Amino acid sequence: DTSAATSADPDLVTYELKGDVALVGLNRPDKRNAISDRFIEAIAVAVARAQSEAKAAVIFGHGNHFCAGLDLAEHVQKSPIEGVKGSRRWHAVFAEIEHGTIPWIAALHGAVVGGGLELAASTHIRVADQSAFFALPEGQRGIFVGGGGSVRVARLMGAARMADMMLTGRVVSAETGERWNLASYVVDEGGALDKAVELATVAATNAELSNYAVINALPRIQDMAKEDGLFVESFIASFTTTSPEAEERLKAFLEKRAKRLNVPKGDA
Ligand code: 1HE
Repeated sequence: DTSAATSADPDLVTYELKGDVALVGLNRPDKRNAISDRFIEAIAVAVARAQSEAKAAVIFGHGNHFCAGLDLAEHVQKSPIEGVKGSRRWHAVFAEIEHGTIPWIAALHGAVVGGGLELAASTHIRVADQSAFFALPEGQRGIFVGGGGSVRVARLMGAARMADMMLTGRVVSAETGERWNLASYVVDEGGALDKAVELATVAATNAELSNYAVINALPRIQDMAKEDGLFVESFIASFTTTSPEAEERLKAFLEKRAKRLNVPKGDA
């Protein structure tokens, strides 16, 4: 059953635990889910709650859009130092998603714009429906990305494509977004949430330690030199493989009790 994620802001973010999967819904549709200071705090509370009780989580937007980015109305009155602090707060909240304890899947539809794309980039899998579009209109607004985009979005699609989007205001379709690595799945309009829940439900059945390693070790190894990455990988591989849960799961496979791989027939 759906309940409020915060007592302070019961309406800004919806929260629902469905089995082992937490559903976190951005719920400010009249402002296209634009993220204000209060909104980022409501997201932080929902993220913490999901990490404490779920094995995987989905983040999605209520209304016709995922998220229109930073609340521009609020930004107008800010001083430089307030802007820095606000950006650092977004970084901290999005880091809880990216390097937390459970996998996060973003279900994207409508606008995935500015800070909305930065939020999506902090999750581990992005599912877009046909209505999703991506844009970085910061240049037109006279601002810059501040929610981790220059790091996370640039690493997803490359700095050249990001520069193109920021310089020209280019709006990118779901299909192009998939080609550019902004989404791993494109589904029919209205289907992103179901697909994201399906994927999260599968991810929730993995060994917790393997998921933790994927979330925390994989991106760090990307930032290492090749030899350092290989060295660290061996330790993480040994640590996970020798865990009691791995022992049981490996035994299950050898005794033919494990679920078979779901090999796609034709197009995956
Ligand atoms: C907003 C915001 C917002 C909508 N801040 N209020 N983001 C942007 O530059 C995107 C700005 N938004 C848009 O381009 C459009 O709203 C959409 C394409 C997303 C949706 O269009 P539409 O026709 O469905 O809605 P609308 O009529 O434009 O907006 C509905 C209301 O939401 C309206 O308010 P109202 O009081 O007149 O009803 C809009 O003002 C309001 N609204 N988006 C504040 N973003 C950490 S750094 C990150 C930097 C960025 O994110 S830059 C990108 C900012």
